[in-house]
Order: sequence, then structure tokens, then C-alpha cells
Amino acid sequence: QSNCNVSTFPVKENFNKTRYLGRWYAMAKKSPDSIFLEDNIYADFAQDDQGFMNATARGRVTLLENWPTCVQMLGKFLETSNPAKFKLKYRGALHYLQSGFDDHWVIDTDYDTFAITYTCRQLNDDETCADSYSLVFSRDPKGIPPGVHGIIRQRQGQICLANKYGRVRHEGLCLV
Ligand code: AZE
Repeated sequence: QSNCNVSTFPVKENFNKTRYLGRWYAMAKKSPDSIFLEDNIYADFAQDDQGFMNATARGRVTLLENWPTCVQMLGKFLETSNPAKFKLKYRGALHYLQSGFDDHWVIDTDYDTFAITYTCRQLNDDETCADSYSLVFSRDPKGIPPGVHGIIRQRQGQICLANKYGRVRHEGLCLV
């Protein structure tokens, strides 16, 4: 909590891609400064024939005023020397949606119930983060088991985002 230099943030040790695959529902989020997925957010992770992890994220975004619509975003995870730190190349399934290239760090996961991810889009000169987003994922859309709430809270503090999260509503919208 005291050191908010992003290079000191913990990430999952010996991250195992295979165990991470499948569907994750976002239960809480800290949004970046610009437009982002709002609610009913979930992502399906898979591995391509070259071994790269990819994901399809879905959720609602308000593109026109007062008109939230389901969007589909496609992401490919490029690997770095740290197995829990990826470069996420993403684009909208429809051309007018956003595309970009983000860091994507898996801060922690037990593969079976929860995951917490972190992205810093803009570093300050002192290597604290000026524009970040973070998602708390659950395998179960109904919620995360109480037994792991403590570890998630601890990680949120370690990435300097304690109390910065909002709940992600799930109403079964955008599901396929
Ligand atoms: C993420 C993890 C799974 C794959 C992808 C992710 C990122 C998605 C976005 C979406 C932005 C949408 C906007 C729509 C108008 C992190 C959920 C692709 C960055 C702004």
C-alpha cells in the first residue's frame, strides 16, 4: 500500500495459462479514465494453435446516450519474460469499437474461484500509475466465495486501489 511504484506490485507466481482458461465473470471493477465496459462483463479465455492465450470479452457499454448495448471485444495475449505479465492486443468485434494495446497483469488467482487483473495505461515519472484499470473475476456469476474476500482485499491494497472498485451488475445480459 505504501509503495505505489507499479514495478513493485505482486503478480501471480508461476502463472499457469492452462488452468486459467474458460469463463470468468467480472464482479468488481476499477475503470480507466476513458470509456470502458460497464456491466454484465465476462470473458472467455482460450488458447490458439500457436499456444497464445486469447479472450473474448463481452459487456455493456453506453455508446449513445442512455442506450447501453452489448459489445464484443477480442484480445490476444502476448507473452513477456514474466508469465503473469502479458501485453493485451485488443479490438472491437465491430470496427467502430475501441482497439488498443494494454499491459495485462494477473495479480492473483486460484484458477477455480477468483482472479484479479491489473492494467496501467499511463505511468507517472515516479512510476506510480496515472491511469489504471483492474478487474476482480469470479468463476461463479453469483459471486466470489467469502473465504477469498480477504486475499482479494489485500491484493487491491497492494496495487494501490483499495476502495476504488465498483460492483459489476450481472443480469444475464450479453450472455452467449
Ligand atoms: C479484458 C480481458 C479479456 C479480454 C479483453 C479485455 C479488455 C477489454 C477492453 C474493452 C474496452 C471496451 C470499450 C468499448 C467501447 C481486460 C476484459 C479484450 C479494454 C472501450
